[in-house]
Amino acid sequence: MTKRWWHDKVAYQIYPKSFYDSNGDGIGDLGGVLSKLDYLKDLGIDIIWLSPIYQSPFVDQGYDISDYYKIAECFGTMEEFDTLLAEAKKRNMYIIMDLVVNHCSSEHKWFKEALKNPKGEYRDYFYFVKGKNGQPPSNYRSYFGGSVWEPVKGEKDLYYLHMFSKEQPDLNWENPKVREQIYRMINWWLNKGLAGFRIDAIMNIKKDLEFKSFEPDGEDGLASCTKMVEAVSGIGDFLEEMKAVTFEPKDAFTVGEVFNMKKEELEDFIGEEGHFSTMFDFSAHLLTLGEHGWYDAKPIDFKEWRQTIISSQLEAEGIGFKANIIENHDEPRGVSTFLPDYAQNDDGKKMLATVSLLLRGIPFLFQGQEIGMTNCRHNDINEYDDINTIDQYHLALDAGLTKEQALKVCYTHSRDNGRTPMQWSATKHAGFSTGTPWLPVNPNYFSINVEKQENQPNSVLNYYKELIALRKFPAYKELFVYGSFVPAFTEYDYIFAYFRTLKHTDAKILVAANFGQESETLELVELQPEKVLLMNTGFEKEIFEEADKDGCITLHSCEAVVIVVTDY
Ligand code: TEU
Ligand code: CA
Repeated sequence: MTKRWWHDKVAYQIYPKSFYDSNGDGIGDLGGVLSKLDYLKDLGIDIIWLSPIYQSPFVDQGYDISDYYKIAECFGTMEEFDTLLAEAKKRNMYIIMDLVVNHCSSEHKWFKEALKNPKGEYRDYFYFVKGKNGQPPSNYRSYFGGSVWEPVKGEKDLYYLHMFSKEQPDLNWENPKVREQIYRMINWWLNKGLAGFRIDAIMNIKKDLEFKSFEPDGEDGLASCTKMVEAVSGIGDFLEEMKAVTFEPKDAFTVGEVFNMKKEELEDFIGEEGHFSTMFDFSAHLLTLGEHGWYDAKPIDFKEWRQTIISSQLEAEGIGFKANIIENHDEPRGVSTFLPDYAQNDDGKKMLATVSLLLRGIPFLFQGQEIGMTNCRHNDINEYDDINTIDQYHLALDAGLTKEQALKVCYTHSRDNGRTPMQWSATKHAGFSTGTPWLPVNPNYFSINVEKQENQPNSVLNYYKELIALRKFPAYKELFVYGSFVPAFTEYDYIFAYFRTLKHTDAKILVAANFGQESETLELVELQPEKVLLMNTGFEKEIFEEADKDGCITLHSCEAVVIVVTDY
């Protein structure tokens, strides 16, 4: 595998609105990010992904961009952004931004022009399509509920396409002028010194222009628009063109938000010559999707979860790297989702971190993950902001759930779980802002916050620091980055374990964790324990002595260990 500059990096996603507010207006901003760079450096972060900071009406929290060349006023100025780039560079850190080009905002001048002038060139920047038999062109359901087709006011039987909200019209990638505009914009940012992009909702850019309807899959008589995304082919041409004229010449790092990819296309996407440097591994998160929505999702089953990660890891072996996450701004908190009730504690959080961060691939942390932030409960739907949550809440009510049940569904699945303000300290509003935060802070900030954990040697935060440092430790770095992933002890019901091994060396590292409630004893058959590198409960010495004595290790509930072993 050809080595690339980003292979050994650890990334961190910032959701700027909720990260740190530097001027007391209740909204996190660039000044806030700037003042926390040293915090991130100290944590061991190399690459920072900023969720959208462009000018936007914020219908979908900035994923609806009205000017790709401007910073939203609430986040600060272009000068501050340039300072951020420079300050990151000084610290050997890289900034990447969100690239949201499947759609723009309905407030973007392109769309406003398109509406105003049916004969003008901007009509062709979007999908304006005639209806069929007095109906919209197809029966696709948008990601946020309802039809993807919005009638154009004042024009009979004409619709425009929006895969997300109606305020996010889809850009017409078939139009070479649109692509040119997009590439120009990408290069403008790269020329500033940006290291790359996280590429939003990218699978949606390719449309089947026949817009054939599918068998309805819900009470609303509509069919999920992902059916079209899955059926259509040819997206690779767009992605290759974009790469050739933007990312490649700049050696930029790209991470795709890829859903609904055809399995056999993995190499095209993240192989050495792939469309992207890497793409997120969402396989575990897909397990939390219900057939019709959040309301009919089932809780995580440990064995299924373990098998999903194992399969996903093995599939990438010899092809490329996936970007490993436990959460992001679209997901509930990882600890609330993937840990059973009895593991909802610091040991459990550290255990989840251990098995996740040492997987083969590029780790991406999401803000607050490093202190073990959890989901946030609300007693009224009005306390939520997210457009997706509000849709899913009503979907749940329509399906017959009570108000209490529907709120519980939001508690376990809402995208706002990841968007509550970062918990910096035990002072008012978690030290996030001196004003009123745009979204209420999770009341558990008294016990879960950065300041407290910085002062506690055995905190989740300090454990994350150790874990990241271990991944980068010179003696093991090569193995953690380029070593293979080999699943282990899968015959146990509650053990998640794997080896990382590097060809042509004797080096082998065992990562093992007990997600069960009872202790488990694992036999290190034909393996000599050399050293315990890390353990979440502080019993390194004991476990080494045990392994050295009888070749067994006993892991208590929620215990995780990282051990160097050699073959006999
Ligand atoms: O998400 C793309 C996407 O497909 C989401 O609808 C995802 O399936 C959902 O959030 C899971 O609950 C991206 C962004 O990450 C998201 O925040 C935006 O809302 C969306 O694109 C539109 O830009
Ligand atoms: Ca602010």
